[in-house]
Amino acid sequence: MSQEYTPQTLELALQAQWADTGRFAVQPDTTREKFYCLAMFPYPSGKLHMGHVRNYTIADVIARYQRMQGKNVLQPMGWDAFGLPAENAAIANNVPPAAWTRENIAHMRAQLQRLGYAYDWDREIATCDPQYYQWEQWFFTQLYEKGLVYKKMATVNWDPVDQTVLANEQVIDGRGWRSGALVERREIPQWFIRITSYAEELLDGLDTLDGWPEAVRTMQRNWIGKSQGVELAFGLETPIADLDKIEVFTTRPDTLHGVTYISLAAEHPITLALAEKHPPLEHFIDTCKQTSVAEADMAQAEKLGMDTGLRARHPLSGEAIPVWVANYVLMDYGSGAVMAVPAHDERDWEFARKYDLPLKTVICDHEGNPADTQSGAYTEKGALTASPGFDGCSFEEAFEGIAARLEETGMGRTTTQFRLRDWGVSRQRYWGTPIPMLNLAEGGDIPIPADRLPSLLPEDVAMNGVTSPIKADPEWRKFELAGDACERETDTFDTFVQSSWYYARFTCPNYTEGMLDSEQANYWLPVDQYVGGIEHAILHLLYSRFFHKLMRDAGLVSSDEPFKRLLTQGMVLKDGAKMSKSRGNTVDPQTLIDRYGADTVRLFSMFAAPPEQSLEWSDSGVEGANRFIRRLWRLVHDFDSTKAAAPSDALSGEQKNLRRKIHETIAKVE
Ligand code: ANZ
Repeated sequence: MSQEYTPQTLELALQAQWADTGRFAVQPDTTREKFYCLAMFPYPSGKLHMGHVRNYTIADVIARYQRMQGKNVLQPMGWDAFGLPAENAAIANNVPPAAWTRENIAHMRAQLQRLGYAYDWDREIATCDPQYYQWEQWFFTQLYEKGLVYKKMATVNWDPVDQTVLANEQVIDGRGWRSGALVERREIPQWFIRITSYAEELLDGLDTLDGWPEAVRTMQRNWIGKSQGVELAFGLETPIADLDKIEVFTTRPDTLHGVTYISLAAEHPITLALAEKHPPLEHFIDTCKQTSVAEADMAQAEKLGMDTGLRARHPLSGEAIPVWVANYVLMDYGSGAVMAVPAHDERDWEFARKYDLPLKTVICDHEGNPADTQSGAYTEKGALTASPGFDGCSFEEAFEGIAARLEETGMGRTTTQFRLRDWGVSRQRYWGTPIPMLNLAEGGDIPIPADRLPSLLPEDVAMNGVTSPIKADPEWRKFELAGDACERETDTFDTFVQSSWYYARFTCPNYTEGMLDSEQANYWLPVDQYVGGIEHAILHLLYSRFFHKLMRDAGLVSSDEPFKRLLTQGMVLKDGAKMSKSRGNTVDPQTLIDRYGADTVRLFSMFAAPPEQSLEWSDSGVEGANRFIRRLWRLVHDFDSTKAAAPSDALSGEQKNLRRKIHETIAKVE
């Protein structure tokens, strides 16, 4: 042991030894308890940032601890390698996305190795490798056969100048990031996976995940958004085309007597039918199309509407109710139409105020008086008023009574709605997994046969910043099936598709016979400890849970849930703000590694804050961690050089007691 603490030589020598001896390579061993520890794999953006370092250090500490407990520990690492940034970088630097991505991977892999994480590098996966995405393509075709995927028209952001579809993050203040043109909404055919078929199971499964933070389970519950309500119809005085009624979904049937108008979505079939003969309405629909499709944007946009002149019949009172078109009604929730109760719903209230529509108060306040709704909607539940036959009823009584009344007359029924929508997986970008479908000349589409997969993404391409290279290449599209010409789909998968099953592929990354080797997968799965950022609390974790159930139902895995325990680490802050490139307050981990060695960086990131809490960056904290390691080194070194002179049987009684205490303490450490 040298007297000096020299992390650069010491760490490199040990890391080389780990690599040479395959120190952290593991295989299933049924005689030992397994532990699968996984940190969310990174997007290969270029180099590691402190957030990565923290994430991976936390997971590594858990993995090493479990290993010391004698368990068979799997800790793999890979790359979430597809996605938009590679395309942007490619345009900026004039290099193909594949080359840029692979260079970044090489650099970041070296950084992770320099940090000394105990990974089984034999299992490394990059999602842009055909050996990986071919199985994703295969699985999608299986889902197609089962009726779990389908194609439908769906709205995208359309840049009218560049003539291209934009991702949500490419729309800045309603304009295309490149052209600056006002973005329009446009309907194009896209592929969807039926996650809604699993909504109930995805919701119920949350109850079993007691190793997850409660906050994450709550976010998932809200996202799935199960609503108990009533579906009811308002008959039209004069049918439009062949449509003679408007269906609405409401969670507040108790407010039925407070309805003063009906709002239709801009894309509602009745709206569209009316617009054909009514140019101003057509114009209004166009205006609605100019807001981005992101739900958050729609919620914030100014309420806009137009009276259609139609009148619908109230199912209980028979009153004539005006029908409007409103930009706050979503076509793909419920039935795309709302029974508006401005006295008791905020959006309706705002809308009614703007267009001078009447309010009808039908709910009492806590004192039992009709609620004051002049200065805003009264959204609480309470006893009913001004509701013939139901006055004085509670919410529950009114819900049941009104639902029963509607059911008798065939005008409605109780139903459950989920906020969750089917997962649109089509992206019009190049750098992704090609969707393994064929468009037939006579219309319709079929999957690429399994023996013709993978549908390879060409890598040596030039990016012009507008059109996807595979959309621009007629040769790539060509495909021949049993002598018939057809065309490959040129859209690619959402990158969430790749990250939804990588954890499973890590159990058998080199398996060539199928998507998963069930024996290996079932030995390692579920992941015992997953570690990652709270920003993935909803989509990534929900899609992964969904994929796990799909893989289970395909007989590939036997468990119900992919991640037994979840740790969401806190952010790395500097001067109270999130450390990020856009804020320009980043600290480059590499500089610190070069200066102090990896152990100092690792020690600091574990020591400065509990894993779940945010970590405030501090230069002096890093120095402190380094001083601590040096002191420890010195202590051991001094002991090491004197121990020959003092063998353990020469310990005094007191020293022996101390030694016993130390070992007792070690045994208690968790
Ligand atoms: C009348 C009403 C009165 C409503 C009231 C609420 C309060 P959750 O709980 O999220 O499921 N709604 C229904 N379909 C819609 C659509 N396509 N776009 C926008 N809003 C829609 O929301 C259910 C409520 O959202 C429904 O209940 C409906 O408004 C509205 F005092 O009906 B409610």
